[in-house]
Amino acid sequence: TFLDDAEVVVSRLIIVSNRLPVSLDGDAERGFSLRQNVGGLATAIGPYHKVHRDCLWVGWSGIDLDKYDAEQIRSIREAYARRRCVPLFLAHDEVAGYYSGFSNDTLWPLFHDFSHEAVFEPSTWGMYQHVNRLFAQALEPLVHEGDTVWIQDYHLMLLPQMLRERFPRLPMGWFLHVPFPSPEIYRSLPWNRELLDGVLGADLIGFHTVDYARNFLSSVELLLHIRADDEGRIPMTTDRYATVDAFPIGIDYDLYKRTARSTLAKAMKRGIEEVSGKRPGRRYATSLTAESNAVAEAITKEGTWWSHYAHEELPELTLARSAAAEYKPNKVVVSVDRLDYTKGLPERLKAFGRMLEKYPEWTGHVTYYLLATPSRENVDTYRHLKEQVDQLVGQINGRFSLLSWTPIHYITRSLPIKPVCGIYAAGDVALVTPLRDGMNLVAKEYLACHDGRDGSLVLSDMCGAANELTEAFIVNPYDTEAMCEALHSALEISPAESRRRNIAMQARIKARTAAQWSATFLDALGQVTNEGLADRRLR
Ligand code: ADQ
Repeated sequence: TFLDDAEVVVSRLIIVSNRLPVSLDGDAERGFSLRQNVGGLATAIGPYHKVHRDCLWVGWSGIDLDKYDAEQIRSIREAYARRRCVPLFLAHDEVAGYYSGFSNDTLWPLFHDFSHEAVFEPSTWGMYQHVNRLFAQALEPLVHEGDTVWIQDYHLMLLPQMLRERFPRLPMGWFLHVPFPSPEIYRSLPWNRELLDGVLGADLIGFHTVDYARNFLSSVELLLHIRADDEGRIPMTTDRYATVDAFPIGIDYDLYKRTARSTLAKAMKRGIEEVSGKRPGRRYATSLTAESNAVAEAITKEGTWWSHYAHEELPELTLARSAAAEYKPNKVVVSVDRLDYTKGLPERLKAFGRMLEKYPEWTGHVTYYLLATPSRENVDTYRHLKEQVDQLVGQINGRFSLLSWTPIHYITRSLPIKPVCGIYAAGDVALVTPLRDGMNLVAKEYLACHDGRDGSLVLSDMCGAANELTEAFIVNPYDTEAMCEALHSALEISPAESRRRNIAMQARIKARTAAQWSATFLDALGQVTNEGLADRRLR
């Protein structure tokens, strides 16, 4: 169903993931083009695929087949082929069962410790098996002697074993980008053994942290009664090992450092600083002092707030201007996320609101740029989350806004890398407070954009990145009071102290880039497959 014989390409590395790193843009009349996708996977492995000319990427196109005729599908395939991508086309019910259903409604919540959100539905499980099989069938004609296959993430947990049955000697890796839950949580999945068996088809099984790797090994022991040796090698029934290890993912540090200094990012940063009153520009600092509050209240009571504002300058503003001189410089808080319930957006917003309430001196002096791009909009939970975030932003803005200051600037568009880096660079504080996150690249990107400079990171202890970024303000994302205090301290920290902390963390991020992550994983894969072969020869 997917591939013409003519498209079969001989390659050394085949990356397989649910989605390709690029999506289709344009239409039949204007011609089809491809645009880079947002998200951890595309950012992390995209650069590797780009520079390695012998690397092929296989994944679902995300395209609705019904919209195009055969001729158009052909030109879409050609557009992908020029980027060394092989697109798979899935039907509506396949996408609904495999992607929206089993991947997003079952595995995603379960693996992020949201077991109460996980749906266990035999029909979506059936579709998950079916689509994993379609991937295996699509790969069959593409794989050649000497190739290596690297499968990504929780969408394709059955694929390693399906490929192993077809290619007993194929060097194969699988990497999980999200956490692997504790065996107590994992065992509640009715198909827990099947998925473990599926993954164990790979020679090398990678996780972001040793904790996730340990959870996986414990689950294998508990459910399959197979024990790994001290090196994380699980003896398989056939004559090979499946080796489990941790490979913490990194970012392209120089890219973010450089992009933060681009003209566009600098313009964005400058704009944010002007609007937030951090830099003298279009607006001046205002503050809601006790007096101005009383004046404002009096005017509101008369019901003529807006008419006063229109005709003459509000006394509030006059008072505020004289008071502004006593205040510390204005600050900017930023966050960048996909709108996902694991990212802890409502909890974070509550903490921000709490901070404005507890420390009223920040009123008028701290502006939060909240970039939250909706994702998986066809899933109910995500739509509800969006409504909840919309409401909280509205409540906080409604409660604390001044005439010339809005506490939260809420952006739900997806932005390209340059403006995103502009936002990072403008942030005196970044709030990265997921409830659970495999790694979290945003924390690392923020620090790269502040290379050698100050800027504080408030970081959840529930993400993989917290293991490496220990100098951040580490918080429990469920603890509103602790987050409120951490945010206040992060805003108050001296530039020298903040720089000192950042330099330590930046050195670590620089030493472990995305490129090194791929290279390390692939090196380890080469090693374990060679060792496996040597073992076999000895027997
Ligand atoms: P994600 O859940 O997508 O990734 P994350 O690691 O934070 O989470 O990566 C998000 C990427 O998308 C970053 O590069 C960020 O810049 C970009 N991005 C996010 N929101 C954006 C927005 N609104 N506009 C523009 N760009 C945006 C999954 C796992 C993570 C793991 C990665 C990589 O959930 O835990 O770190 O894979 O393994």
